[in-house]
Amino acid sequence: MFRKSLVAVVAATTLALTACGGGSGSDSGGGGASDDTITMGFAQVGAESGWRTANTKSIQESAEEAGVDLKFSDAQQKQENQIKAIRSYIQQQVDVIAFSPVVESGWDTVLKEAKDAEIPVILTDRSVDSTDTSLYRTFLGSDFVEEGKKAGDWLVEDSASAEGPVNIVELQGTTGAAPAIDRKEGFEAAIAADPDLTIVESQTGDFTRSGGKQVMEAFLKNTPDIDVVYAHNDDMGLGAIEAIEAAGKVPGQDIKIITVDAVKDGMTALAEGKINYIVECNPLLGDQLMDLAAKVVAGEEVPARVVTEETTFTPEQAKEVLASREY
Ligand code: GYE
Repeated sequence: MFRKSLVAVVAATTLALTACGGGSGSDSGGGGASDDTITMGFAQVGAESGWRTANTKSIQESAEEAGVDLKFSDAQQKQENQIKAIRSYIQQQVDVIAFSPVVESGWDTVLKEAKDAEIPVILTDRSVDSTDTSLYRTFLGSDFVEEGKKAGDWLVEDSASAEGPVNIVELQGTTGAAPAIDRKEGFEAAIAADPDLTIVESQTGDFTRSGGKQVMEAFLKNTPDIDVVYAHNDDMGLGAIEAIEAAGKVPGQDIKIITVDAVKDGMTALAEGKINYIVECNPLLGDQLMDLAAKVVAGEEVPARVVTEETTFTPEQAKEVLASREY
């Protein structure tokens, strides 16, 4: 904020100096914005899923409500695009940068650039694997390992009375993404409780419906006895349903399906019995993000980690909440 008011004073004093202040940076103080307006640069992953659409909407609406000047970019699931967006936010001298890293690794250089420019960074939704935690101020999002565990625990219980092996195929999220790594880890840890439960195939469907469908088609061709699909998100599970139906099988009955997210389309399929169980992952992070941003910009302390609260849904529970589901 101090920096911004400085830019405004410089702008009012001499044109030449404003130019030195760094071209696009001058717009953060422009447009009649008052000194205490926070400018946030947000580098989103993409628009790969229903979850992401709800998350983007939440961030945009909360920014508007909080009076935050939001600069938003969509990286189309490519890390290089996110890095470019972050660099442009640094150049524009925004007050705070928030982003949901598409993959976990490879962020140290650009995060150091932000730190050197004294622009605080907030991680939302997905985390990074940097060992230097001074590169960001806080991480707001779900516990993905816990989500995977909940999915696995349900299956262990559901299979308790089943005789013989249970063949599971896994549709992984984007390779290298925190939710893909962690949801796999949590699920594997939980199903280790029952030696009859085996993951027979596991591949990425990139968190998209088309990816889930394509990978499931290949699984159905290669593997004769699939009992369970574990999909790292609803969209891939919905794609798998299309592939299962096209193969003449009944999703939810011939092949059980477990997914993560609980977006409206997923919950509808759950209520119809095509999906058997969904672990919730809450995309409505906007309000919490704007609160954290205000604190960070004001120089206040924030917790290093803010975990989102989440539940799970059976078909009966989905039927009860479907009508009031926001996303
Ligand atoms: O589960 C998936 C989305 O990072 C938690 O990304 C998010 C995941 C979400 O594409 O649907």
